[in-house]
Amino acid sequence: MSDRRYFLKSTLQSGLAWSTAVGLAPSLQASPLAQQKAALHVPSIGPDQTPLPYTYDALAPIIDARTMEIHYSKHAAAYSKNLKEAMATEKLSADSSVEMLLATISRYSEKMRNNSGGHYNHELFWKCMSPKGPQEPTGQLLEAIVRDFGSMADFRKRFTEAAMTRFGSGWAWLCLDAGGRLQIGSTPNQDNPLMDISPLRGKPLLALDVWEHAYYLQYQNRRAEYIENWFKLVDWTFVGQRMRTDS
Ligand code: MN3
Repeated sequence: MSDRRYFLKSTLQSGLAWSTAVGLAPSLQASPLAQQKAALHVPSIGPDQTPLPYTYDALAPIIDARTMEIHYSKHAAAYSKNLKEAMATEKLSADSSVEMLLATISRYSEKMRNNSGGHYNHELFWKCMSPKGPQEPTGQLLEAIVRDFGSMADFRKRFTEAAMTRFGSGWAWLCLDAGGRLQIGSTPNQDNPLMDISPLRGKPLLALDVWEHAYYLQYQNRRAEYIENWFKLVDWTFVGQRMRTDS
C-alpha cells in the first residue's frame, strides 16, 4: 500500500475509533477496562504515574533539572493522588480508563475534572519530549501538517500563538479530529480535547504545558522564550506514531 493510501486509511480508522470514544455507547461506560479497550481499540492509561522516560536533568539546558523534579514529583504526582481520591469518593473502579472518564467528565465533580485532566495531560507531556536533540516531523505526519496548516513554519506559528494567547494557566494542543484532520488549539487549567465539556475536541497528539510551574524557575515571565526552546525537545517520532495508530 502506498504511503498516502496507508495514511488516509489509518487516519480514518483512528478518527473513527476516537469519534466512537467521544460518543461512548452507554453499554460501554460501565464495562471493564479490557472490554472497553477491545471494543473501542483505544489503549488506556490508568490513574498511576508512569516513570519519567528520562532523568530529571536530561532536558537541560532547555528545561532545568529542578523544574523537572518539582513538576514530576510534586505537581504531576499530586494530580495522580487526587484523581485516585476522587475516583474512590465517586465510586469509580481503580482500573477505569482515564480516557473514558475524560470523555464523560461532565458527569463528575470539579475535583475529578481538574485531576483527571492534570494526570492525563502530564503523562502525555513527558512523552512528547525527548533529550535526543532537535527533530523535525517526517513522512505522514509532515504530509498532514502541510495539508492542514500550509507548512511546518505555519504550524509552528499557529501553535505558538495558541500557547501564547492562553491567558493564565493551561495547555496548547495539536490534535486529530474525528474527520482525520489536524487541529491546533488551547484549553484552560487542566482541561483537554478528550473532555466532553471542551470546545476543542480530538485525539491529543502533542501537548505543551504553559502553566508557570512548567517554566518559571528558568524563564520567569518569558513564556515566548520557553515555547521557542521547547520545540527543540519535541519527539516528533512519538507524535507521528500517535497519529498513525491508536497508541
Ligand atoms: Mn504542569
